[in-house]
Amino acid sequence: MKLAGARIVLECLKREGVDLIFGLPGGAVLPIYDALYDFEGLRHILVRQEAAAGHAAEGYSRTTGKTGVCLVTSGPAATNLVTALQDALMDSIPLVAFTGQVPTHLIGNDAFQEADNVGITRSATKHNFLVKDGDDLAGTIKEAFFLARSGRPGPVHVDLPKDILVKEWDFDYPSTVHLRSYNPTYEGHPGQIKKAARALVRAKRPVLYVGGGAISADASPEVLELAELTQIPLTQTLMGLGAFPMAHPLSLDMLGMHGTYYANMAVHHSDVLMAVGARFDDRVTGKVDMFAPNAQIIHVDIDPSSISKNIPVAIPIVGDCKRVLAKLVEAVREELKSYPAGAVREARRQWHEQIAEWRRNEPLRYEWSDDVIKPQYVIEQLSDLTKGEAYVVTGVGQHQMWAAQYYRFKHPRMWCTSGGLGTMGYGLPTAMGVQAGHPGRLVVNIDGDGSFQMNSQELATCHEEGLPVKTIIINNGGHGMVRQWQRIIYKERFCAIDLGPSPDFVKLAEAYGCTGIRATKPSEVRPALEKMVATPGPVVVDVWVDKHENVFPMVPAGGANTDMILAPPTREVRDRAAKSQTGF
Ligand SMILES: Cc1ncc(C[n+]2csc(CCOP(=O)(O)OP(=O)(O)O)c2C)c(N)n1
Repeated sequence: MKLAGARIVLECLKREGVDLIFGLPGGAVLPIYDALYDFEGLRHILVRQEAAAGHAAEGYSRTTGKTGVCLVTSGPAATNLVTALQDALMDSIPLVAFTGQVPTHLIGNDAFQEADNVGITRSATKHNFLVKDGDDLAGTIKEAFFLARSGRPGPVHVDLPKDILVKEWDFDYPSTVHLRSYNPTYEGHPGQIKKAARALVRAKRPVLYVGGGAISADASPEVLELAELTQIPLTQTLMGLGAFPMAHPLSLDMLGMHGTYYANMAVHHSDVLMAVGARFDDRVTGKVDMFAPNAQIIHVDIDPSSISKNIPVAIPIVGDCKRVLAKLVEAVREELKSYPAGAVREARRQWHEQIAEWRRNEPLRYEWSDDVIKPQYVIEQLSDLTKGEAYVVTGVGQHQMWAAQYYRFKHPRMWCTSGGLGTMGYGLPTAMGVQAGHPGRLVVNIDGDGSFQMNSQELATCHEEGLPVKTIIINNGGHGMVRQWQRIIYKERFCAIDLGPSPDFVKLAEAYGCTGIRATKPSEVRPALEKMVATPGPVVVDVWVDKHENVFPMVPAGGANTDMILAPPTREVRDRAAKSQTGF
């Protein structure tokens, strides 16, 4: 069958099961938009800036488990998209991103809206393609989807010159992909799994450290089974939040730079530490030679290049987290046969008591105020109101860390945050993508006043496309996280952090046809959040919070996790925080 290249692109999407794409048109991709005009079964969401198309595809992908797709034109549109591609690369989110390119005969000619797209996205993608021959078009798209979601997932970029889209080509969608040098390992080595099982059962102070890879692999049920079977306490990375229910007695909450005291202490004193789909990021390890100094380390990961990259690993297991953990649970059951019933729980008693003491002595805490809104209180109230059942997305900064600390996550794939790249402006467009994938569900974007302003134009998309995203701006009048670093590390030499009182976020929301709500006193927080949930359509809640608040604990960059700076303790706050630790 002969079809125009533009039509072939859409037919390929259909065969990949894609029913939603995010994009913004322009000259080089107009043939695709023309084909889209009467193409059935594919919804296109028109964003206001191309990075938003990429982030929306990320949110859609992370929460649905499908591959996100975006489509933008050449030159400036492609360069606008790069941040989202790098973001998806660092957080292992499967995307296929299409960009337009000038016609093949003009490539390298400084043509209008030409950029070296594949040169620019090479290091920001898992793989990229420039389609120079229309006969390769369908096969390339097939490979792009295969690469995006297989092995360690990631973004794949396909650059489409305009003449390839206009001319007609034979269309035959391949059913399989063979790439000689690309063969991800899914099954873990049985001998290594056995070794790991033995080490976990025999350990005296074991800890499980679970990251975003466990979520990508849908391994939460296996993680829970392993933790309960072995009675091993479990901590989650920023990207791993939701992989394990935080209300579970074995949960140590998040570890790392702004992790809990008890998670960091447990990891530091562990004798066996098993990482599952986590990559020993510098925000987790702190000073590497002081990280878990006495632990035998087991690492389960689909990506062999992550093993022993930062921390030497004693028992590496390369494979899909879900499959490896299922086998590991079997191996642990086998190992436990030689122990009397209840022996594991008994053997862990001392370790659990030690952790409980750390938790009692240093819970997450903040000083309450009757006059000024504490940002942590806003997140606690949201968590309580939504019972951990909302999709939560964030910007980057202090508010992101408070969301990670104080929202009590219950389920996987309900939390989106820019973990690896730390991209301000990620919140609103990502939430838009989540909402598009989950009509009728509550999607909350917890944003900073700085981060929100990097992509606030997407309120227009939310309004026009019927995406009722609820945004809560933790408004501290500036770049709070930078202020915190300048306060603690740069001796209060505050520079370039104040954003002033403008804009009026309530009026801004209204200008876009959305609802704006403001809270300036603690007593107004809960009613504002309740109104937000009850109001149809997109809503922005502007919450004026204490600008002097810091995120604690904090491991200063380059320090060891045992060098945590802790929140100032008070008895009253200690009691209150202990209550919040026990769930709702
Ligand atoms: C695109 C981008 N530019 C700069 C930074 C550096 N940065 C990290 S946090 C931060 C301040 C964030 O301010 P805001 O969004 O208001 O959040 P807050 O820390 O106040 O909660 C900045 C500038 C970044 N992460 N991303």
